[in-house]
Amino acid sequence: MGFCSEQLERHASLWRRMLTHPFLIATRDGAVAHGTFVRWMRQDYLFVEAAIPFIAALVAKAPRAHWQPLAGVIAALEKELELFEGRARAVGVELRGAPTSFVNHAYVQFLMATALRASYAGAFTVLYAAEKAYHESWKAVQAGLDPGSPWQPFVENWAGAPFGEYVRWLEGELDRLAAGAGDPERERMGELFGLTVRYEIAFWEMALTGASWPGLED
Ligand code: MP5
Repeated sequence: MGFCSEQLERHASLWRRMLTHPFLIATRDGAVAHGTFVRWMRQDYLFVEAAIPFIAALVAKAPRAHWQPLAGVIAALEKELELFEGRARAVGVELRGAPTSFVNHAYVQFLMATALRASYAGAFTVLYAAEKAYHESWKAVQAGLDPGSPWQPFVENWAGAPFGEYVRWLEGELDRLAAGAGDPERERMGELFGLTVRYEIAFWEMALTGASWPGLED
């Protein structure tokens, strides 16, 4: 069994908890409050912005063969920012100006710390886990979302075939990196996988509850 399948099996109950999070269920069923979804949009816009320097930091450690694919990821993230901006215009909300929430801040710090301090295989594990999480989370939403929903373009972005192909590429590369790693490094990669899934759950939770910082509650 490859590393990725092994991790998905090891963390199966956390993974299920993520995919059945009430934020995703409510979005799927068209029952999510407008303000709640907009909160997610504002926070995820900040997250995607921060993901660009994370990928750039990965490039510095990457093998030559990963430079071009990672440059492609940066270009895709720029397009994603435009997707957020377009959706915000379509529903008449201001995307910018919200403070980065506590959970978002922590997640982004974790991304950067991992890119700078972990091995390339470790940082790549975090990238894979985050992208796989979004692909599957939005597929869970896709399973019931009204095609006329204003949130449909987000579903298409992450649940669609091109993103699925990218996640499969990440999976193949991560399995190869893990096969070349020693036991202690593979163990550390497994820990990073689990932490990333926990951050993903915390992010949906933050979107649902609006939990921010002490003194900045909305
Ligand atoms: C992703 C995201 C997917 N946008 N937000 C969170 C909290 N986790 C994962 O990453 P990307 O960079 O949008 O493909």
